Amino acid sequence: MAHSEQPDMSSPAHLSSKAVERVFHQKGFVSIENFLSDKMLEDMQCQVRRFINQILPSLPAEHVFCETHDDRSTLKQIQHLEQHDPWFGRLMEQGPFRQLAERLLHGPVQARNMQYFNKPPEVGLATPPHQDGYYFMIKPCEAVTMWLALDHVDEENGCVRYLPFSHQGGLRQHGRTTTLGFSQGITGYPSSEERERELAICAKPGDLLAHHALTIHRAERNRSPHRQRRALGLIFYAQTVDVDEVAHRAYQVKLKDELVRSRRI
Ligand SMILES: O=C(O)CCC(=O)C(=O)O
Repeated sequence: MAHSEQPDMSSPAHLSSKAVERVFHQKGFVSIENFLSDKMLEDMQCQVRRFINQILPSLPAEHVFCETHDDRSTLKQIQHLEQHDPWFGRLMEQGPFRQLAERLLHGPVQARNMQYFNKPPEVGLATPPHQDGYYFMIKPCEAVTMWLALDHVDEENGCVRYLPFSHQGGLRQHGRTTTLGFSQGITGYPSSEERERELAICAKPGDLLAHHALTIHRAERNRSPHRQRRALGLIFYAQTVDVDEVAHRAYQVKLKDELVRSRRI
C-alpha cells in the first residue's frame, strides 16, 4: 500500500485566516473547503483503510460500533483512533487540526478523541440532535469538534445540520436515545422554527467543519442505496478547562455495561 509513514504536518493556508475564526465565534461553526491537500487526503484515506483492515480487529468492544452487532459491513463508529495507532496519534498531537483548534480556542488545547464515523448506505441511522458539551462534562464549556469529510456528503447521505448561533444559548436538556454512539439527544428538538433555521452543510472529501461544543447539530439517516458517508471527528478541549473525569468515566462504564448486556457491542 502506497502511503506515508508519517502524517504530513504542513499547515493549510486557511489556518492563518481571520475569517475562519470570526465565523466560528459568530455562528458557532465554520466550514473550510479543501482543508487537506489532495496528497494529504489520499494519505488519510489509505491510513483509514489500513486502520480498519489491520487495527480494528484488536480493538476493545466499547470502541467499535456497528449498526448490526458484529457485522463489520455496518461499521458506524470507532473511538480513539489516536490511542490505537501511532500515525493517528501523531496527526492528532502535531497536525494541522491541533493548530486550528488553538486558533479557535485562543490558546493551548488538549487533544481528547479522534473518531471515525460512517453512515453505511441504507442502514446508517440518524445522529440525534445534541451539543457535544453535554457529553464532555467540562467547565467552562470551551471545546471544539472538527469533522473531516472523507466522502461527498449531502442531504441524501446524511450531512451534518447545524443550528446557527445556538452556541450562545447554554446547554439544553438531553435525554437517553437508543442510538449507538450517541446515547444522549436534546429533548423536544427541533421546533418547527428551529428546523427552518437549521443549515444542512454539504461537503466533499478533504473539507472540514468545525463547531463549538455548545452548537446544536444533528444528521439524518443515509437514504442512499450505495453511497457511504465517512468522516473523521477530532475533539479538542481548551487546556484550562476542568474535566469531571470521575463522572465521565462512571458514565462510560455504565454505558458499556448496558450495551454489552443488550448485545449491541
Ligand atoms: O457524523 C455525525 O453524524 C455526527 C458527528 C457529530 O455529532 C460530532 O462530530 O459531534
